[in-house]
Amino acid sequence: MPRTNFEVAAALHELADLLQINGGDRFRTLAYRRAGDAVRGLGRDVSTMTGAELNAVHGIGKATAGKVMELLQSGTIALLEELRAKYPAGVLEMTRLSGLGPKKALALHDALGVGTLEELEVALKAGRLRDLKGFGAKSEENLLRALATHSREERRILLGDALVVAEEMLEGLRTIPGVERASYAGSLRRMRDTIGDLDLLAAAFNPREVVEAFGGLPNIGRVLGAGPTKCSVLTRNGLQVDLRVVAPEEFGSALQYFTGSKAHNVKVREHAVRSGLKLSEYGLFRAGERIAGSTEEEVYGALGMQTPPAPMREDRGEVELALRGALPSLVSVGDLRGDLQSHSVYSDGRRTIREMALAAAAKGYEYFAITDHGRNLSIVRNLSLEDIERQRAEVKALNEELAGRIVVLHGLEANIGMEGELDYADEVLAGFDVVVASLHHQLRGEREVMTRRVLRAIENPHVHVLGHPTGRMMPRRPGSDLDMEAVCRAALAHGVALEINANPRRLDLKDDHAFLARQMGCLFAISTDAHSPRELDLMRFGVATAQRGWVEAKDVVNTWPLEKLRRFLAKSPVSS
Ligand code: DGT
Ligand code: CA
Ligand code: CA
Ligand code: ZN
Repeated sequence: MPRTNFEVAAALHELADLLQINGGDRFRTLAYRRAGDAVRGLGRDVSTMTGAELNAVHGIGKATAGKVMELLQSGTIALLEELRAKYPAGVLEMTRLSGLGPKKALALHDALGVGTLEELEVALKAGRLRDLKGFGAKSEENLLRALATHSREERRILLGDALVVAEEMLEGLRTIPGVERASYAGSLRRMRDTIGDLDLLAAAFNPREVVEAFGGLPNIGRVLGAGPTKCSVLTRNGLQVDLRVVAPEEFGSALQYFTGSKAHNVKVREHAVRSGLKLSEYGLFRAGERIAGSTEEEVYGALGMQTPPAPMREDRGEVELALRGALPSLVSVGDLRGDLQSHSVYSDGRRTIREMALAAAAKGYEYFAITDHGRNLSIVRNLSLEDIERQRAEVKALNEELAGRIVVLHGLEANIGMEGELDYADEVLAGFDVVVASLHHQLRGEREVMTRRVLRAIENPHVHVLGHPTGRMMPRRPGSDLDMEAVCRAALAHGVALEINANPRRLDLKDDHAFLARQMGCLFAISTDAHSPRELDLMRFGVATAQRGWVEAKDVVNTWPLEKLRRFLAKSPVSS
């Protein structure tokens, strides 16, 4: 059974965590963790690789490669199963709490039956810990304090990771007899950058059987609670999933309800009430009679509104626009004609320019920019002046070879220095087709200092795109503190597009910033920043973030035909 890179990475990370709580040696746990990271960032499908190929990957050693092969061939890892049997799902999550080691977590699990932080909190508040051997009033107090600081926020998982789990679980759900339709809902369907828990919805006439079969799907670690039409489970890697099963005629209204957001739902329900209707997850009713419910379009339609795309449903004015039939038409993946940030072996990418260009052509793009790092980013391989010449010749030859298939643009990701300076002199910058300027170091400066650096870069006449504007890296590195209004104003004035970086760890501009920039009339570039052909597929996350900011295709420069894009890159007036 083929496994995705994310699944393999999750198994290796789980193994590392379990080994660690089992008292395993630090180097061994570190090796599994690094191997997990390496698999996740791999430029190709791990399930097609041989042991020797795996072993050759930076970050994967002989022992870890063996475990991956074991997983790919047998469907699991014996050592992982052994540790899972020893530490039930949930114990691992509890050990993430400071002050709760594996032994104590296990003791609490066995004595009180608690397996999640929520259950632990309930037990603590009920005073059930106090009389337990090895615990006491002091540990009760410490754990309560630890719980309070370990907020829900910290436990949110990245959109990219949640989507992989959700799609896999939907696949499982759809194989269950009786399931007619299934979808994910909640923050994932709205494509928020992080997800608290996963909400799944199924339509079936036999909810009880569906709930039961769902609890038996392979990825499920523990059932937290179940009723005749719903259940909550924890996946093997600790993500909570809520499933509801509804009758097919309720599917649309339930999907509408569980997609949220809560604020959007409140607005829509108020409108229903004003129209003399009642809207709930069970349907739209007039005087007790169902008038809509099987699809979302039917529900919104019966309310006299357009159906807002899920990423817009945050009560930012979309309900009012939908009522007037005036929703913007948001950019979609199919609108994109090219990718404007990517890396090759000339810097920290994994493939040649040719391999990247062929992959971009295979996606149906008209153009594609290779933008390796400039020389001031010293932590990775970067472009010397000779490299730039060699690269230019390579791109020229490639364009001859690939004529009619794709146009390769010779680009640069210039590093923004402490004074806003870029890597090379003006005449060197001028030689590139496209220059993306990005912050990479010293991101923690004062707002005024950071904003000044960025404004200087935007003012540079050779810059076309501001790359991942704040430099954030989820989950741990927050972005720079920037005066985003000033940045947008400058970008607008100097004809610079703001990047929405599609990598799920970045999503930068983030949704709120994209929304602001769009209101101010800025231009955007949605780019994957791919370091391998596979990462070109990350585009959907950038598009989703753009949609959350209400961005339309006409405002995204890489939806434009090449001729129009070239006028933009030449900084000549672009008519629409
Ligand atoms: P999350 O899980 O924190 O990332 O965010 P959501 O939006 O997925 O929130 P969640 O899982 O608590 O609930 C899923 C959806 O169900 C939510 O977006 C709207 C709906 N919902 C949940 N509770 C309520 C409620 O009390 N009132 C209303 N109107 N809707 C609710
Ligand atoms: Ca949720
Ligand atoms: Ca939920
Ligand atoms: Zn960068």
